Amino acid sequence: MIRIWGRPNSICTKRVLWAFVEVGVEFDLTLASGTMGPDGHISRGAEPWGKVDEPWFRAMNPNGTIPVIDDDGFVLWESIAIIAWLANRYGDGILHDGRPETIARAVQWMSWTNEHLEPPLNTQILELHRLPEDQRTPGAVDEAGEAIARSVEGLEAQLARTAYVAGDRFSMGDIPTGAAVYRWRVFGQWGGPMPHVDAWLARLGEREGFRRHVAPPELHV
Ligand SMILES: N[C@@H](CCC(=O)N[C@@H](CS)C(=O)NCC(=O)O)C(=O)O
Repeated sequence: MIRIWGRPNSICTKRVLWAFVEVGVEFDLTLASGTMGPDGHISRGAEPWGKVDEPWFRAMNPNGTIPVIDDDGFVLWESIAIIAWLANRYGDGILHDGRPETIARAVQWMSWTNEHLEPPLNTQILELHRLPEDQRTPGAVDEAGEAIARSVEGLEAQLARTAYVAGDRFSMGDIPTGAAVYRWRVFGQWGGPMPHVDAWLARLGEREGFRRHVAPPELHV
């Protein structure tokens, strides 16, 4: 069985857990984190799940980040790479249709999520939910909110043209993007009406992997 190290409330881990469900592959999750543990964020004095700084973990992933997988000796980190591995090794048409255009477009939106959406979204989740009040930065939530709203306008325009980010079929590109946008809509700062984005989120909400690993509120804050 594929081993994965991560935590279910990490946005990067939950993408991979969702992808596992899509391709129907079982996994064995080991909890690991330097910043969060069973009682929350370390800024509140909580003990982290740990492991990420231990030499054996750093030998797998020198960055000390989660998620990491070990698929029968093939070790991989970076959630987008892991999703691409699951899609190409096990997906058989489930996570993309094999057309170079679909794959490139899906990678485009996955990279966009990491580059443009995750940094300000991480700020909002920390500032609104995880940090104790006396450690919050005034104005940070609004500043991050402006950056997110500007970026998501581009996604709204894409979804006015196609039902999913890489075309009219669900693909791996919808996984990181959908998990992040859902987190923003539900736990970030409300960004105003976005009908195509919200209709797409409703479609994603019908998928088993989303329901299990993304929808539950306790997996976000
Ligand atoms: N670009 C990387 C980001 C990896 C990353 O920063 N993961 C976060 C969780 S989303 C992490 O390791 N946080 C610190 C921790 O929990 O120890 C990916 O997509 O996998």
